[in-house]
Amino acid sequence: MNYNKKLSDFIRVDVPTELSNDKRKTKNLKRYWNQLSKCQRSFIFSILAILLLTAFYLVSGERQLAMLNGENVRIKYTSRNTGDSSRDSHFNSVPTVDDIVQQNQGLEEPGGAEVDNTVNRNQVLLPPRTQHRFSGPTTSRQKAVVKAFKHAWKGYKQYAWGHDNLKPISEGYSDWFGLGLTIVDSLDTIFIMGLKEEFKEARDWVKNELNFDIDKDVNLFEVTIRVLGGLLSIYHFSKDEMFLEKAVDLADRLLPSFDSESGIPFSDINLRTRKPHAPKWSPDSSTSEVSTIQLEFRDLSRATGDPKYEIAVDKVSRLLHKLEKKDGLVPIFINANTGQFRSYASITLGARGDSYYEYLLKQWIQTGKSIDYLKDDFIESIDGIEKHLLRVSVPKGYTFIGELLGGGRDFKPKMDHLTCYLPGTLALGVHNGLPKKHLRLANDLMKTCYQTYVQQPTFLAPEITYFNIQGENPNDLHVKSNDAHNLLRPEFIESLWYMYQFTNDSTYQEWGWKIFQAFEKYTKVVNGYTSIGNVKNTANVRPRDMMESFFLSETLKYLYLLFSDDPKLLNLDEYVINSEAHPLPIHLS
Ligand code: DMJ
Repeated sequence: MNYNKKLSDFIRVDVPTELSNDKRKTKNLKRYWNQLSKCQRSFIFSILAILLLTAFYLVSGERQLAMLNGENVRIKYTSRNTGDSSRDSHFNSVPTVDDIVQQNQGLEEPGGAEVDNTVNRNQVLLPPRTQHRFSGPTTSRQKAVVKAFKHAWKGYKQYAWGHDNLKPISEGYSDWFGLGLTIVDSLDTIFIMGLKEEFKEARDWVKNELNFDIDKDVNLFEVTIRVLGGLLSIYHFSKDEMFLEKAVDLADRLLPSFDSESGIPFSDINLRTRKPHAPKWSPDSSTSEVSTIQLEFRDLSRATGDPKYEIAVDKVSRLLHKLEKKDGLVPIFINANTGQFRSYASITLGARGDSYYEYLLKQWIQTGKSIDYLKDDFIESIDGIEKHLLRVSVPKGYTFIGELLGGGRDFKPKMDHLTCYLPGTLALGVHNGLPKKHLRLANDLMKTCYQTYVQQPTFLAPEITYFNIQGENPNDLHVKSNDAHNLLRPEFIESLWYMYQFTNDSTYQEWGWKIFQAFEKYTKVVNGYTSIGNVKNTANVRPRDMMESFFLSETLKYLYLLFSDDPKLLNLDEYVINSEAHPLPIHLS
């Protein structure tokens, strides 16, 4: 490259006369430069390039070292650089709002009135992202999933718009928190599926209607994983500041939940008064709930440059880490004031226990594998599961995870469908360097979870399955009538996707397709999809008239990803996915 020519092209600047000395100096320099050999010039250029690169790295690398909780937790924040595309290139890796806006008349231009580009926040360094785009379905199976999503969305739009959940049979809605859960939970699914119209109407609703200033008690965990997680995920994909502003408003209202004597949050909080409290039915918080908010609050701190959110949740994780456990296994209740586990509470990988284990691993991944105690606690807990909870049924020998009751004394051969998230999480761990034997366990659990579907005439899993360990009857699996419902849950589909991602074994796609067809056959109704009360009877599945937001957020999203022919449609080396299937960026530390 002819550097001289380039320089001269750009250094045509008229300067005032008092600078004429400088002009002379510049001329001398030019003369001196022209006398140098080609080799000498290249040498000088190399030195200058090295100096420039070093200076750039030092300036942008470490703007702030935040000490968290006085415990040597260091977060490296760097100034947000809107122009630099090498570090921030993940923002270019998906279709931005720009892409969608251009094909969608009426949506304000990004950078327009409602977007404040002047905000100078800090953001933690992100590793480079691959270039890919969410440009819509490419396989026939993906197209079928998108069709299902559109069907669900149409019913929701017609009868429940702005409310939490659709009641598709009575053509009504239900409100849990009054936060338009289905819309917020669906935003990133819509984005990933490349649905432009739906994105526009959902975004408009969030911008104009989503209001957190309501006199309403909400559950910290549920609102965090669904609403805060949903807003953050779509913010990262779309780069639209409006979503981040909404996330900040919500998180500021949730933050007083952590004002307990111990720092363990109360389970509920009023969004207007910001007064937290324990659940009405118990003095305790659920262990999985207080430990499944960290990815979201940390991500918000990294996105805004304000460490207060991360400080609050990091403290919770550290308190949990210090508590005594049963080989890494935790009771499902914890008191916010004492900061102690309820010692007689059950130990389970199902309801109220499940995602404690999930977020140990995922927090470690989110922070660039830099917080070792999280990984160590995860590994210890898997050993604990193998030692205390893992059994094999008779006669066929299905490996399952049971529960310990009474503070760990009595074993119950009961497994919630919720537990079927674990094989996927184990595979994610192995992908990130954790012990290979975890993959064997994941494989065994996949077979068992699949059986909970296969063995029902509807080909849909019940909420809870019991396993035969005494040989008292000829079947390995047993479902009580009170447990025979299916809420359109995602956990097994989620694991199918993770397993497919890491093994490339198309069997997982085939299993997923069969389950999708069963959803189509037994849960699809005129105005959407419905939970059913009985997976054991094809003649009467007892529709429950409820479409949960996680059906759109998780179940359909994981199916869409599972049926993709692009193995990196969502790259698990770049994103960590929260408990409600909302992808968040992985950081370097
Ligand atoms: C979702 O809200 C989340 O996946 C949560 O972690 C567990 N329960 C539902 C889905 O089943």
